[in-house]
Amino acid sequence: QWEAAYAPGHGGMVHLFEWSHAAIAEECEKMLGPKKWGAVQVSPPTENRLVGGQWWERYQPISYKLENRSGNHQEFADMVRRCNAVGVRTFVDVIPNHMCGGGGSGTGSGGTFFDAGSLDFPGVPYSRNDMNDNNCYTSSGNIENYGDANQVRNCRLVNLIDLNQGTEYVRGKLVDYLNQFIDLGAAGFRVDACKHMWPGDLDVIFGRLKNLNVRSGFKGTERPFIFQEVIDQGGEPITANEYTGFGRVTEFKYCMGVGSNTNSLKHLANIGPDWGYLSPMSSVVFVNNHDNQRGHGGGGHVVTFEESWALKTLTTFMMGHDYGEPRVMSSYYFSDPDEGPPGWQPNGFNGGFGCENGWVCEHRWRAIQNLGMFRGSVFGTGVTKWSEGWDNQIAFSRGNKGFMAINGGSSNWSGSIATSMPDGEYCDLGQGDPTDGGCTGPTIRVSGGQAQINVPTGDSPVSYISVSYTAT
Ligand code: AAO
Repeated sequence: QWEAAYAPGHGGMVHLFEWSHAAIAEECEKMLGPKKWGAVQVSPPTENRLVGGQWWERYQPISYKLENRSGNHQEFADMVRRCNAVGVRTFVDVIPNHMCGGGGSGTGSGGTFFDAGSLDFPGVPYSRNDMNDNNCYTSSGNIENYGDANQVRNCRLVNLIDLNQGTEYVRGKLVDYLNQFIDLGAAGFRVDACKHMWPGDLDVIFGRLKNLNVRSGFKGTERPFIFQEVIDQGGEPITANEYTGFGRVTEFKYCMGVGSNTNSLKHLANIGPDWGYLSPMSSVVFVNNHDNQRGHGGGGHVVTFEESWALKTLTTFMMGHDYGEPRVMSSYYFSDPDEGPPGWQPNGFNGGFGCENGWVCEHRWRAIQNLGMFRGSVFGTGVTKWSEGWDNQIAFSRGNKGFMAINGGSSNWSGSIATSMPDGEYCDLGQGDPTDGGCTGPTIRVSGGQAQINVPTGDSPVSYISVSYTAT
């Protein structure tokens, strides 16, 4: 439950926020698979309340039927199958904490009736007895004080109807909800709002999940990869550490940690437990996420696509460094933080990895697109030969498997840098792509423990090489 069952040579996950199942399947085949990304995190695929097209309406479950604006059951299944076929795993965003916001009734995105006033969800079915309202003692019924662990877990998060995971019936329904994805070939879960559930209940639920599906190509012994969303930036009684016994946890301190060091990259050398963060095996790390890039869920300065230069250097660092399991956010442009996704999917494969229709596609950016290849090929090594240039420049190796140099300065960074890579000539994956017998971009020569680098500024201020991608 702590290890992602990535295909050999693949690494890192991309959150394709609000992409349709059909678009993700194509992305796996044309981009994520060939570029050896480990997995895609998909937006919640289950039936949701239709509020008004906002991105967040998908965090309001109505039933566990797979039908909403990303697609239906068959399209979901087709996506997982096609992604697995090219070595890319699917991690599903699941919402076991709650159903939709209180009040009103209607039909969800899959046509299922619900009555949020009388707490009736016949599609599951859940009714009043399955909810936590009787265990909540705040006057509003909502969480009013994050300093009180009881109300954080038993009261409603922003009026979302709170399920009681302590009952056998609810546990059974949640296990079935998650297992349906394992049956379809998914390899893990991003579990929403875990701070708002009791750790003991989650331990039981995750413990009952099936092993990954043999019919989807897994060995039969692998556990689903679990990463739980717990926003712990200190100052509250509930801590991320309470959740590490049965899966990984999102390390939100990392967003602030890297975000406040864009102009002093050298400080990032020992980011991790030395900074009071979760252990490397317990954490999922990211530069920004779908909430904090738009002012939801947690504060502080986070670097997003709007600071594209800093995002490139920090994402390269995150994917290259050995602390935590990294996730890259892939976004769409917005002016209103509530705004849902563009009406058309990204496309953009006409002659390269462009991106169209209002999507950002950070994962396709020149600096970032080959980081899956790098990450996948340095698995099992630690950071070695850390070095620094004079102008916000850092370089390091991953044992004898890889080397990267990040130029956070204002001019080209060239010269001879110590590395633990073996002698050879390698494709600079930050500047171009490997081809059958060579590289489309510049190469980096290593000889006698020295790499000859020339890292530009501008569009792609990073260079990285791996023993798996040589120039000849
Ligand atoms: C929508 C409407 C609501 C309406 C509701 C029901 O916006 O007005 O009441 O429907 O009708 C998303 C949106 C919500 C949306 C919801 C459902 O963000 O706006 O509500 O879908 O449609 C807490 C949780 C965390 C959660 C985060 C948003 O702990 O789990 O709030 N994130 C997840 C998802 C998110 C989703 C949900 C959960 C719900 O990623 O997309 O919501 O499924 C503190 C606490 C945190 C708390 C934040 C925000 O953070 O520590 O636990 O997150 O506050 O309230 C400093 C502190 C930091 C603190 C921060 C902000 O930085 O260090 O700890 O300040 O105060």
